[in-house]
Amino acid sequence: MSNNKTVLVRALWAALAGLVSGYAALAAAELVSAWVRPESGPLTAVGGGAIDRTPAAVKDWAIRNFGTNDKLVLQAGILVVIALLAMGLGVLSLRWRRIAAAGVALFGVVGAAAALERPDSESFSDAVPSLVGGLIGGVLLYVLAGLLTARPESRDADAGRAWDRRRFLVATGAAAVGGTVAGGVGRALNSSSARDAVASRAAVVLPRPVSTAPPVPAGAALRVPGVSPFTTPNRDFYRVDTALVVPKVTTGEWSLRIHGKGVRRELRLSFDDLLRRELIERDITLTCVSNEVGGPYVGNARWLGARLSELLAEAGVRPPSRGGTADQLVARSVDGMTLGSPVEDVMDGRDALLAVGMNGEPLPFEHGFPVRMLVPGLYGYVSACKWIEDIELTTFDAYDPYWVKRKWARKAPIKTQARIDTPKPFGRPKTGTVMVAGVAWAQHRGIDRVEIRVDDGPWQPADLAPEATRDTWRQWSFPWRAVPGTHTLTVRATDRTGETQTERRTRTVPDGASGWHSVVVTAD
Ligand SMILES: Nc1nc2c(c(=O)[nH]1)N[C@H]1C(S)=C(S)[C@@H](COP(=O)(O)O)O[C@H]1N2
Ligand SMILES: [Mo]
Repeated sequence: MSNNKTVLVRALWAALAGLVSGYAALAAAELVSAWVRPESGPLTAVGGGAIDRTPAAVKDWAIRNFGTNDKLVLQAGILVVIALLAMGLGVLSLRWRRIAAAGVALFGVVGAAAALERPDSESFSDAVPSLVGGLIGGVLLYVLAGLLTARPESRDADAGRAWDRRRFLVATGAAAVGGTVAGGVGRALNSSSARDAVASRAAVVLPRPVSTAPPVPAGAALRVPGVSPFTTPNRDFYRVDTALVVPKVTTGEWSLRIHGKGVRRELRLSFDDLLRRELIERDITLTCVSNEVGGPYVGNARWLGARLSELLAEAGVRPPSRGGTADQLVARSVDGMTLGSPVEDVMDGRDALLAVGMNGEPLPFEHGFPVRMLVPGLYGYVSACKWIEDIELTTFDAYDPYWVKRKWARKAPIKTQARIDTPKPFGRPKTGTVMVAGVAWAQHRGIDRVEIRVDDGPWQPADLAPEATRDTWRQWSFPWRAVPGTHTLTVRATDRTGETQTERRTRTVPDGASGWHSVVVTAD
């Protein structure tokens, strides 16, 4: 073997040693996190820290491009970075064995710091998984690098090399197998702790509402293929949040505290307390501020929950218009998320809810089980706290919640929007009558008019399906007599305040996208 080749081969073995050490470190950390808590694992902690530091525009871009897969993409990215760093440290270990091993341990310290910094971290024990992982990974790399660099002394050179390489391979293989077992056991333990919450959710019996949802008029659901269904099934409902591990809380563990400025009687509610209240059922359309014009982050569901305004009144809270001192309600979730809503809006008579049910079942975990907040008319990030556990009354001056710290607006009513669901962009409908259809929303104001424009022609009124309530979206349709060629279809809506959607396109940051949705299709 030429000398260069020997060097290269050894570097590759060293890279493998680094990779296996890193792998075993992560696996050990995963196993330990099962005893501490699942969220304390380094991947979740570092990923969470990365999400919190991602600039609003990049986060928005990720949501837009990866949708609900944004978290998978992020974790895959982190794994690739860790793998590359580990291989680099492996190569380094050929020359500087102690330094490289210390480097691996240092990553454990980084993971531990990330875990302690998470908003839901309450104890130093969160640092343990990463520290143990880093220690194991460091020791492992030290040992493996030792086997790689050992000089066959008193023995005859060739035999010694073969012997050392075999020891190296056996040790590396054992570390890989051990890591896989530890990681597997850790995963299994972590998912069994979620099993309690799954059983708890399955045991929930939702009470009947004292006030059922206003009947949805016949005809609210158009019979046009391709239009979004009036009620979005739970499995299709969009999901936007920062949780890398979906919080799994049992109803028994859950409680909600209402406290803060202007609260005369602090409240603490258990899940049973909440179910014993008079629950109401309402159809409410929820929208994400990150929804682009024409985007998918809007859905309509039938929610069951307690009136938030009544609970606040029982706590002695008054809205600012009636002399209350707190103008901001900050909701906090079990994973440390904070969302701030105007107290005035929550108490102005609209159906602001502490919801427990979604489309006839307990909230799905992804959508906030056991309890979430909803305020008709406000974007999700200023109202719809999932996995809620705390409500604090404060002022907008005194506190900026999570998204506001990241350049989003303090107050964000949902902007009036219309979306073309069918035909799809670049669709090829047949000439003749083509049903153009979609949805329009202006929650809590209501939609009064939807108009369609073909190319640069005049605005023509679309047929509006009957309104369920002004908190829900409305379907619309327009029979378009399509002539051959490529055409641009544009839609715009007018809400009940008389305001027509502005043509001016804005980005989603800071308070939601504006502009008209259009699609280009070719009729032939
Ligand atoms: N705990 C928590 N609640 C949250 C969020 C979050 O990241 N964490 N995201 C909010 C945002 S931005 C939106 S748009 C809605 C989305 O609710 P959904 O995922 O049920 O559709 O939840 C809101 N509630
Ligand atoms: Mo959102």
